[in-house]
Amino acid sequence: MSFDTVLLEKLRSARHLVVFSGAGMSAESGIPTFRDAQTGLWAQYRAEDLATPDAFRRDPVTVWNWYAWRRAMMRERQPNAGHLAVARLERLLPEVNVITQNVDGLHQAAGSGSVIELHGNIHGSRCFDCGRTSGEADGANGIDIPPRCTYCGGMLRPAVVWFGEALPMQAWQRAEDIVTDADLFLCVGTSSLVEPAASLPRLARSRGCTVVQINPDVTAHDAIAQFVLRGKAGGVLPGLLAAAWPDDS
Ligand code: BV8
Ligand code: ZN
Repeated sequence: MSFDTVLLEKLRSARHLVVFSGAGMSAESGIPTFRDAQTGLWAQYRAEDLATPDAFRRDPVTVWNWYAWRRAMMRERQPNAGHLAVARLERLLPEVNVITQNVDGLHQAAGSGSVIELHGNIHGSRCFDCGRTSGEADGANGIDIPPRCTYCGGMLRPAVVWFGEALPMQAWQRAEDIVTDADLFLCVGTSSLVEPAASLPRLARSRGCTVVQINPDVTAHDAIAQFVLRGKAGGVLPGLLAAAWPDDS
């Protein structure tokens, strides 16, 4: 893939780069995207139907088991070349922030130091009733499904943001502040369908920031990007860095 020389110069001279990632960032690590059809045990469910407080109230065992299955699967997955390229950018530029919709923790595993998790992290749990966080993601006694809160006996739930739930206020505020200051915004592996996260590329563009879309498919936000790189994160991102910094191995 060849890259526009204007884009390469913008990347090399970026003062404050934001990498905004979605499920497609982790696809090459073997983690199905949110819009991918579910498989096996979960083929009969749509992710959006399970990732809600109502689903948990209605059927806590099924929802907890879905997350336990995803958590175990994600524990086996490694960051891919795209995650590693994003982490390398921190070494090459004065300020880089990652804002992710993903809950898999792979940006941190790749070495990215500043990662805002807009939708939480699947590897943590908190009490559905009193909200206290529980260190034991898979439950203290391994008998109760879902495990119980050691403080109030309420059901534990995964420490992610479900549909219909507000994003963590601090994370959201910090994300908006960062995007407002950025001069380059890489939008990687997101269909840009989930709000309010999908408003960040629009905010970046409205602030005069250069927006780059990296996705093998068309997305809802291609039109607001000055550059659309049609390809996978694991190929495009390392390629972009190699083209911008050919002497940096
Ligand atoms: C909120 C954690 C308000 C859980 C997630 C009706 C009722 C209720 C709410 C709403 C409604 N209508 C709209 C809403 C708002 C709703 C929403 O946006 N719904 C959508 C479906 C229309 N949003 C919310 O509910 C949010 N909260 O609005 O609160 C509020 C305010 C105050 C008080 C109370 C409430 C909360 C949304 C958070 C939901 N939680 N995750 C979990 O993981 O189980 S979101 C979930 O979708 C994932 O985090 C995922 O990351 C995210 C976004 O999707 P994408 O990342 O874009 O993934 P997707 O599969 O869609 O696309 C993948 C892309 O990758 C594709 O473009 C593909 O082409 C590309 N790709 C594939 N392979 C590669 C690749 N790209 C690069 N390389 C590759 N190799
Ligand atoms: Zn509790």
